Amino acid sequence: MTEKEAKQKLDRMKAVLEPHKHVAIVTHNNPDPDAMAAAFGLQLLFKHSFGLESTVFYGGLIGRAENRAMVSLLKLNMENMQEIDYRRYKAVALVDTQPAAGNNQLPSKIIPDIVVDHHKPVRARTKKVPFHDVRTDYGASSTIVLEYIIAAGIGLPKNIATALFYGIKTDTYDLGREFIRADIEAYKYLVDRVDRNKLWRIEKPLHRHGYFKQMYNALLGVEMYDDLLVTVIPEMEYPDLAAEVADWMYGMKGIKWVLVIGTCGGKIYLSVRTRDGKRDAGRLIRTVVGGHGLAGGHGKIAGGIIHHEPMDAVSSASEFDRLKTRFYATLKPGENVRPVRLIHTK
Ligand SMILES: [Mn+2]
Repeated sequence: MTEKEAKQKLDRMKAVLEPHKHVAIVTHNNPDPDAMAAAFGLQLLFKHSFGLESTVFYGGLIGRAENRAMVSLLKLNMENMQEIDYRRYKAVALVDTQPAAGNNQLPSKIIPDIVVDHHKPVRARTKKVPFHDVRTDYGASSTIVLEYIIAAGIGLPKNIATALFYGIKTDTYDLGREFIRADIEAYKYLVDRVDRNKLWRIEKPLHRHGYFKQMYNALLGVEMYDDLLVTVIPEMEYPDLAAEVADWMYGMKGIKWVLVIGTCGGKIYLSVRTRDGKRDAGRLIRTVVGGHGLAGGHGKIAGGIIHHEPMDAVSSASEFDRLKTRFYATLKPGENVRPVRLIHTK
């Protein structure tokens, strides 16, 4: 986006928000670094460009050790979605997610005033939003927000710069995949503005004991067939563990597709990673989840969620089998799939 375009969009954003006093900035559930960074970037923008107060709200849990370190070290003060009073917050900005995307807790009767996102697909409801900026080619929502901040000529506090930098870094895997030129420009702009010590402490956080137990269970559950890998983690401590494990398993030699299935609080979470250039991870996961839940994602990274209450051991085991079968059948049609375990226990 050119600076001129950014300035025009800023004017439109301002016109949409101007009648309001307080803006609720809403991220997706279990917000990742990009969602949090983009949210706080918008808060800075609203304050310094439009003189508007805002509060950042999130749903779900912040579980990943890196993300918790990011919140505390960068002092990202967020409130839970349950606390949101829509009489006070007449304006809503949705970030790193879209209306009806299924991964945020904005009630369907509320049409947000602003949507900033980079996820496919662009939802039909998004087009009804007065100001929507969904750039599906961008690697991170943080990049989009930084372009606005630069165009508005706002000085970047170190904490926000560090957050945005880390948001871009994580969403693009260090500019390794799912990025465009704009993400590189944003990265370069930020690299000299970050707090290096804090960034290091975020990237190398200390983990709780339970984390290692869960990683052990994730390894025990690994089954592989050809270049496909699947694992199931029952009772995850937090939902984004599925994505964390998927990233980890993705580092296994000879593996082209990873599916991690995990349960948390009566829901099943799925996370897919692929290095297959021909197939889309988002489409694959929509096929696997089917009508049972919601799914979305980028080309090589995707996630899904299935509401599956009540879930006893038997019903969840049969649901895991159904998901695995669809995963194998979609990627290896007509083959007699016989997965083998990575770790054999006696
Ligand atoms: Mn993102």
